[in-house]
Amino acid sequence: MQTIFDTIKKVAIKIDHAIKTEDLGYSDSENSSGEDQLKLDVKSDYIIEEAFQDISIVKALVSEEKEGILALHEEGNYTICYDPLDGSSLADVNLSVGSIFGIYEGELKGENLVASAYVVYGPRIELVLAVKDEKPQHYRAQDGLFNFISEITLDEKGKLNAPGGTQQNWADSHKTFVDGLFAEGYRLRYSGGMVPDLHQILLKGGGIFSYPGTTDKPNGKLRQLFEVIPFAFIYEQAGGQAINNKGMRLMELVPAHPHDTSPCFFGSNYEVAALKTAYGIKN
Ligand code: AHM
Ligand code: MG
Repeated sequence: MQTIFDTIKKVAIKIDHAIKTEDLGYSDSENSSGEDQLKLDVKSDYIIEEAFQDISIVKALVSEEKEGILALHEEGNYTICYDPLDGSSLADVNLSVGSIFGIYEGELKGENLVASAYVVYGPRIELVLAVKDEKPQHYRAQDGLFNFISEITLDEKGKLNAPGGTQQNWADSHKTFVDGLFAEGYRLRYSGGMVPDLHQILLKGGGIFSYPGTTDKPNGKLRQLFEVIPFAFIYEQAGGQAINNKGMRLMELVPAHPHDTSPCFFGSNYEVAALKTAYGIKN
């Protein structure tokens, strides 16, 4: 696993360099979800593929920017599912973006995720790594090296509310939930990049990030393998919770297709309990 984490550190530095120096425009291709790919999406995907291709413990790669599964080493134990540059459409307005990695052993489903990582490209490059039975570890890059900062633990209750999706298309129960938190004094923190938004909640002690099913997207927008399950693991390891709209742990998701999405809620315990009440979910 250390080899995989070391490779993620190397690609993070390269992707950060690409963000800072390369063309921010669109390529002439689409990804599997039918979204136009930016040149930076394609470049970041290539940087990651190139970095992992000679690592024999990696069986395959599955990318948000690729249609199928890229087989690498038959004898490898791990499949890495990644979103090379999440929130990439925010790069041209100079907001933070990120990379997300889920490392799976065996069939691609939540229960088989053995480690997660994400990188935030902001004013600094930051990295969070998580393995089973340990608190997530927070690192910050300086002169090309990642220095350990601290373990991450969520408080029982936070102050931040990050509600995703188009409000016009929210269910009434969701609107009631979001409004209820604001009525309790929660503050809106939503940049449109799940990596910096979820990172902020983790580091500021707690709150909730939601991306619900909506009338236009009943299964939400965020992809299970590359986005939802890796962050669910990190939130649970930090002492929080990550569930779908039925109250199921996101770690129990079994995607039928690599690009399947899921409604998702990540938060500290108080806000997830409030969500369950608003959605009529029994514990
Ligand atoms: P992307 O993978 O195409 O960049 O999309 C994922 C991003 C997330 O980072 C973010 O939470 C979400 O899309 C924002 O969507 P919306 O603009 O609908 O709020
Ligand atoms: Mg994404």
